[in-house]
Amino acid sequence: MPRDLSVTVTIAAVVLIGAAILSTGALLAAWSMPGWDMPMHGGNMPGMMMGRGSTAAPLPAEVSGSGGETDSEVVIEAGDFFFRPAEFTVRRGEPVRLVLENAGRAQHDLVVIGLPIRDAGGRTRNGFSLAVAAPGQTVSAVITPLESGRFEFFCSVAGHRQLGMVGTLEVTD
Ligand SMILES: [Cu+2]
Repeated sequence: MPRDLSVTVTIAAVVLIGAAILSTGALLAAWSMPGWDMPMHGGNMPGMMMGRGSTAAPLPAEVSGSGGETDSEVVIEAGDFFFRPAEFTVRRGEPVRLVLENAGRAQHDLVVIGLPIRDAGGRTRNGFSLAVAAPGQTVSAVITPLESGRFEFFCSVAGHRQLGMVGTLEVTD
């Protein structure tokens, strides 16, 4: 009899421990999920572009670098996973060509939110993004910044911002 009892107690303990492990696992899974960053856009999730697209609508892609007349040019290299330079300065009210050279093995873009600009077509926008550049590709666009200050730029390909693809665009008067 005591032996049967001890077997029963042992089985009950194993079941209880198993249930505790399972519920802890479920709790951890539920807890970690909201922390995942949603990609802003990217080739695999085109639908996501509309979420914040109104403030950072992509400029017309100029892959060759032609079109849009200006002498002023800033070349930014995008690598895995950095921008070089990570900080650059442009002048308010002056058109500047932003050139993004993708020297990495992943695709990259460049997004600025909250900076009012005029694009090459004369349209005013609040923020902008350069087209996603494939590895080895160079994209560019002409913008005229309309407000001075310091603005963050980043790569909006999923996860790249968190990996360090952020920088500062300074607009001076
Ligand atoms: Cu990137």
